[in-house]
Amino acid sequence: MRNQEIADIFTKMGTLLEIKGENIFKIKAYYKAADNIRALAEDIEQVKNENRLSQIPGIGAAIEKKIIEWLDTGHMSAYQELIKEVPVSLLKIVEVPSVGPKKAKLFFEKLHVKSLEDLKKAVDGGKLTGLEGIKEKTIENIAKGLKVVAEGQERMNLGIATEVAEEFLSLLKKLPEVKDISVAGSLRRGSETVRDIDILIESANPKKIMDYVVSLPQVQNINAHGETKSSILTKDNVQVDVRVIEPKSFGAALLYFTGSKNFNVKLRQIAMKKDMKVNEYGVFLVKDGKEKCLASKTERECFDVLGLPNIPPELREDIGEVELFGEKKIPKLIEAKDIKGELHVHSTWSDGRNTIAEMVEAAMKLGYEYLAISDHSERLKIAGGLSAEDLKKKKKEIDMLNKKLKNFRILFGTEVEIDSEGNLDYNDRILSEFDVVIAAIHSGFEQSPEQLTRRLVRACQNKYTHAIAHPTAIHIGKRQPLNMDFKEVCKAAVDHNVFLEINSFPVRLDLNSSNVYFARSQGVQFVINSDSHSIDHLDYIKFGISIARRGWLRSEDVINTLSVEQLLKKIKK
Ligand code: DGT
Ligand code: CA
Repeated sequence: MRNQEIADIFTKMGTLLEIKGENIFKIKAYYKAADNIRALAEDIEQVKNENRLSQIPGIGAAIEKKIIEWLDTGHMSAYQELIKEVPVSLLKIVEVPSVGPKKAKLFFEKLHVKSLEDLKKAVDGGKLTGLEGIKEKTIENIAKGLKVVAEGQERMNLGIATEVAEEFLSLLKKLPEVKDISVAGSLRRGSETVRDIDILIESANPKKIMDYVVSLPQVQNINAHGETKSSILTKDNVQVDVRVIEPKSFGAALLYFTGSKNFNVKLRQIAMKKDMKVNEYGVFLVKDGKEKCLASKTERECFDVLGLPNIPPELREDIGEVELFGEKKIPKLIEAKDIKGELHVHSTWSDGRNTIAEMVEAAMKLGYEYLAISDHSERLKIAGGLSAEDLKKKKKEIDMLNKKLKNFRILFGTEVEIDSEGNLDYNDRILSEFDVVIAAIHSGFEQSPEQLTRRLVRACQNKYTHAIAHPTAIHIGKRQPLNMDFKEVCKAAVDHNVFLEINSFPVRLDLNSSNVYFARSQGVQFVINSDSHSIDHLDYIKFGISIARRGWLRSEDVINTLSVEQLLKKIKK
């Protein structure tokens, strides 16, 4: 389907027109068209062929013509004209946190800033100082924003990495030469961000596999094409390294290439103390200058001979040393099957793409027992926040659906805004109606650490708050985590029986694994949510589970492993 590419081009045009300073209605028309095309369930080419484009909401005659031109000829003259006036590279500048279209226009017109490099040079050279409306604080924020963007370019989020890896795995699995296949590296460890994708293949016939990898249509560039290792860059600029391993040492290679590097260092130290040696080919006993292989075929055998438990990949970082290598035991970590429901998903009542009924049907397919539909609150207009009147209707709909459902319960939830002072967006009377209240920050990120901490602490103190959504407000590649006193927030959460969310949405992954590990040490309890805005997002929960495991959580640390009755009892204030 070409829906996505057309939606993307209209989004770009909207932004370019904003930079140009066009009429707001024209700009909005492009954004609206883009949104509606993105939400379209059918193939836009088919819609065009059946002459139904004008039936899509927000598609008027002018936009319809552009869609037809794009589908028929592969280009759009209006877009070509526009990028002659406004360089398309400015889109990258708009995305820098604290910049936006107005400042991009200003920097372009006054300083000829056309690229991220230009902007960095301008910031470093003090060129922004003295420009109209640009304060010192803004420049500081832009400098920070540039850093976040640079990190985002170097590392992709776990969601994108998983998607790319799954595509390669499914292609490679089809080859008869492939005996076993696994991802390794940071992706296998479930890390929030991943630099490149490491794939290991067990096979006695590497040549066929190597030739196949470099010939795939996804390849933009071949970095290396060796006998047992190839490295390619995909058309989306993702580096994928594929290694073929002899069957006898697949386990040892998997252990080695899963890392982390620090974990491998630790393993080598442990081996040395036992007169052993560990490398990508196996674990060896070293005696009188001779080496004898003790294990290599599976990871488990390698751990066994080193006297270690089968350490899950998510724990192979440099934390929890006493449990991993000492006398203490590794806890039984939470697993996907432990999750019984979710407390934070959206529906068409706010900015979700699916109705409550559709969300519920999808959740039931996953074997869930409950789902809290937690739409945005009134203040968040941009995301369709609900008024008191909407809430009444929504509640009615939920009650009606619940009457029809067996063995499933829809909970009446809200993702309520925390204002700049830490107050919640609804009054107590409204708040008392909800089954689940999740409080969240979506604005005012630039406040001082004291203000931000106070805001979150006050939100925890509110007697109606059950959980804090995405507590640090990070947006991977776009926004740094809130600069606040996390320990204070943990304390408030524990004191007021408030649960901290692990938000599984790939650009968030918030709390991250270090936050979770720390919060757990402070006695915090958690909820893992997908923050789904459509049925396709429910599956994101797997990323939140990876984060929870990396934070050493057991199922009893996470409230949505409870049955609905236990859960409601537990969150009751
Ligand atoms: P990334 O790619 O930055 O997200 O993180 P990793 O952990 O995937 O790092 P990568 O791709 O450089 O290497 C994959 C694993 O291979 C790494 O976690 C450990 C192992 N490894 C690679 N090079 C070395 C090395 O020079 N020394 C040691 N001890 N291990 C290495
Ligand atoms: Ca890697």
